[in-house]
Amino acid sequence: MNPSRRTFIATGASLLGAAVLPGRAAAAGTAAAGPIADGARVPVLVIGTGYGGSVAALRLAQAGVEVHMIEMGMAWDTPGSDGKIFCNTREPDYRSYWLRTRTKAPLNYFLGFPIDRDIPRHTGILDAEEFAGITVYQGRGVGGGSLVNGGMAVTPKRENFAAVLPSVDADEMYGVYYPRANSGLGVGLVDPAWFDTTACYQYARVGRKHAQRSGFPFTFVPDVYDWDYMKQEAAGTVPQSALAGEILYGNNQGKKSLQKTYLARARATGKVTISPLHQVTSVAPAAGGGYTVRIDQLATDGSVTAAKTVTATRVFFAAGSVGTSKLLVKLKATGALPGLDDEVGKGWGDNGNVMCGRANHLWDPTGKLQSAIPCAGIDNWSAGGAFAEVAPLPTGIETYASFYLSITNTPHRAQFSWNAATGKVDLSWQTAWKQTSIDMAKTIFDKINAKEGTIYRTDLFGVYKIWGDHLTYHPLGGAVLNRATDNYGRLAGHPGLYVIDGSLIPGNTTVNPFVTITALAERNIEKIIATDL
Ligand code: FAE
Repeated sequence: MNPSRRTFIATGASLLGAAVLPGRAAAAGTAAAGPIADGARVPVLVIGTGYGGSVAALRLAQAGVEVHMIEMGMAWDTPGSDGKIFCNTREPDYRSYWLRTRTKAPLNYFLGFPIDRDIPRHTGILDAEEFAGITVYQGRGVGGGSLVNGGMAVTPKRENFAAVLPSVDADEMYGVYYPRANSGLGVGLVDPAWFDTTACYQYARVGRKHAQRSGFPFTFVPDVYDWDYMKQEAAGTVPQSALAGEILYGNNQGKKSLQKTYLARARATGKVTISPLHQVTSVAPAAGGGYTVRIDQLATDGSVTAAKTVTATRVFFAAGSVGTSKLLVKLKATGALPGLDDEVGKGWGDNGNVMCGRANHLWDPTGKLQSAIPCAGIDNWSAGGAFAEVAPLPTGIETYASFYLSITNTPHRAQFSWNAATGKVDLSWQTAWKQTSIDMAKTIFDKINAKEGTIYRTDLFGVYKIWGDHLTYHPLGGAVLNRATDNYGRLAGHPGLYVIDGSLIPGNTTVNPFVTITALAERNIEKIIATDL
């Protein structure tokens, strides 16, 4: 290695600090190389590498069990020709979307003009999966949703917990598993003094001012971003990432995705193997015990390059709310897993997601430099059924817009069902159901608009359209705990099959969901290791 390269690496490591160290550990501790072999027999197979899957893999490996993780998305460990692993939100390229020829940006208009563009079809990082009444955004790749999400790491208020998971002991969750999850994920808070002065949170300070003037509680929200790294971004001493708008299609620097936390620790045990670009298509009881798992190996254009059959003693469904629900509903309906409970596919919700923007006065600029990592929210849950995250609009220009993603207390739940005619799984969600969420979000923003003398933006989701009501970032449910499974995620009728992801949660978490998904997975896997293995 030449001296200048060695200096660069040493400097880079010290500048990036803790944020990259787990990643380096991952490289050092990687288990057996190469994807899973056709005909393999394995003790545990985990479908998916998001939060639930990563917790299961780490804890099983620490208990001495060999784990094979199967992930339909890419590894996201190799830079493209621009030297970066992930592309920028402002410049979506082939890396941005899962098998689409045109982007489908959640915020798809700007100043009334459509912003979507053509892209090469590729196994990109963000899936905009379309059902009849809703588009569900999900991360694809090793790390699941942690690759694309805002990193907002929120523990629900304890008084709201019974509505989320009524059969779970809250004392245990708040005493043991939420703290364990927060620590495992590397959750931290923005430094309030820095928040008050940095240009990149001008937009959030405007959000705070408007919330407080209307009498709403304004709260800082923890995140998994490396806050020291962001300070250095602002100081101009390290490559910019959050401050360069990197979020929706991956973050190249400071975000502690699962690749840098749970998965790095799991790989470092030497007992975990991950097969990216492998998609599970079927699970069925094997003749000699255990389960036969069928897997398609994918090329980056989405074509199938190999079909593999593997036998696993135990299978953990961690394919996310939509992925797990689709598999289970199909496998029950087609007779592969006939013993599954009739509750499978039910209880799905969108966490009440709805988006909107407000047009501020010229004396209230939100700043052309905006950190892509949200760090604050407006809490009107108990009075109005809405918790609104003050979200960035990192366009690089002054927009005078305040932008919000609200999580609302929607009562609506949809069901997945097998459509034999199309050979696909349908979801019964109706777009009109979002009106309840809009009404709840309006309890915050109508009041703020009245107080500030401002109006809603109508140019962000279409031509004269106020509400982003066509989508969710937070799919939850479909294999609800203590209904489709027992109280620890065991699937009825098929011993050795478990659900351990967001599909266990009945449609709403009252806040952003991944800390709850992680904490519940920690709780369940501890029980399963103690009693089943
Ligand atoms: P998930 O992380 O989705 O992982 C499932 C994995 O399984 C994925 O990697 C799939 O590719 C893979 N998979 C699916 N089907 C198969 C198959 N058949 N074979 C093999 N692999 C398969 O599941 N939540 C927060 O708490 N805070 C936030 O700030 C936040 N922001 C978000 C922003 C965006 C744009 C999005 C899309 C989501 C956001 N979320 C946020 C939601 C959060 O990422 C999501 O709840 C979790 O990722 C769900 O975790 P799971 O373990 O259930």
